[in-house]
Amino acid sequence: MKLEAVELRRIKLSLVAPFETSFGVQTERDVLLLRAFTDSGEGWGECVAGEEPTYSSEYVDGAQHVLIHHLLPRVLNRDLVAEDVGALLHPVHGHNMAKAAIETALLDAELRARGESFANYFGAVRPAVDCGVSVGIHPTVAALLETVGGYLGQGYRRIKLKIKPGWDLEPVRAVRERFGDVPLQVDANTAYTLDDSDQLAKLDPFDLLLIEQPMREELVFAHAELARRVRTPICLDESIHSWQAAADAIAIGACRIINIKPGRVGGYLEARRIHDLCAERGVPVWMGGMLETGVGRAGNVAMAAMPNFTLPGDTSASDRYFHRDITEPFVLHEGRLNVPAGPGLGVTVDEEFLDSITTWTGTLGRAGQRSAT
Ligand code: NPQ
Ligand code: MG
Repeated sequence: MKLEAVELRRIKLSLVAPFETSFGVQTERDVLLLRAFTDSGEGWGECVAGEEPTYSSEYVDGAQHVLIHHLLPRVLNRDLVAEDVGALLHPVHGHNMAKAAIETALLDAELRARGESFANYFGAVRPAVDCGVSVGIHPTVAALLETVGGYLGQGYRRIKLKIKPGWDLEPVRAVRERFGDVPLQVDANTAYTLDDSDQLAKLDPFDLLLIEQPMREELVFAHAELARRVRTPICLDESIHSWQAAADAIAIGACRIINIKPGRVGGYLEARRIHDLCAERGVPVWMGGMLETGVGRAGNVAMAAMPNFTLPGDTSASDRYFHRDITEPFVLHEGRLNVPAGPGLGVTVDEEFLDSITTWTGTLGRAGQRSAT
């Protein structure tokens, strides 16, 4: 398959409600989309980098720059398949979310061309996946309880509370008191240190499924120490940027569970290798979320149907984040999302709506011209 040209697009989508984490408040999503034009058809990919480098070191302006100047020149006008992309981009360090967007668009083009779904390609074992929802930090406990009650009413099968120092025990206790033994977990997005281990151990009596990424990305060894000081299983998110990072973290006992985000690890193919490793090691995985549009969500829902995705993911419905999605919306049915069954990602981008929310476009390739800077 020849990658003849790539269209990059930035779109703006406002969120249905502000989403606060320990690293800031989001009120809208500025998304970079990538459309691959190949000699056997088109494919889409979504770059999940946020506006600021506060979740990880990647951010959307940086991703756009590295795609145009360093990544796309290594794959454009070549004869390749999605499985070749990792090796071609290997000389560039980091920038996993930007790399993932290229690989996903090529995989989508390839699978659409042969009429195969992402789910079939990944070896999906279920037609629908259990969904959880990630609940931001709220101004008051009363407001949090109202939001959580709303999501449980919609059928979500697991609640994840964002926590930070000063917003941890109280919200967890309140949710347990009001809603009983609902599947519950917390995500600190790196806001704690080992000095907080006594505070984190106070979460133990609440029978949480896991504590996600309590400390900074590079503190993998410290997570192994923390794991000895708390009973609740530690789950890593930000620290796991590759198969190797996952293998090392598991080997030293830094986590008992892993959150897989294809963007964070450089694409679905590396994500599949991590899934397989975790299955061999007896480590359950679940699908993370980055407030994706229908393009990113489609691939994530398909991958979440693999056998070792045994915990509900942050694969929420489209209306958890957006008034209107750029594809047909993902809708919750009894706490599950259906796995797309059509070729490739199995969703159709609404190009008219997309045009109406596009803030920038650029194209690369075809006769060596570049209109993207
Ligand atoms: C997490 N996601 O698991 C992330 C964090 C996150 C659903 O909790 C813009 C870009 C906003 C990336 C907000 C969920 C984001 C973002 C939150 C990632 O840690
Ligand atoms: Mg997380």
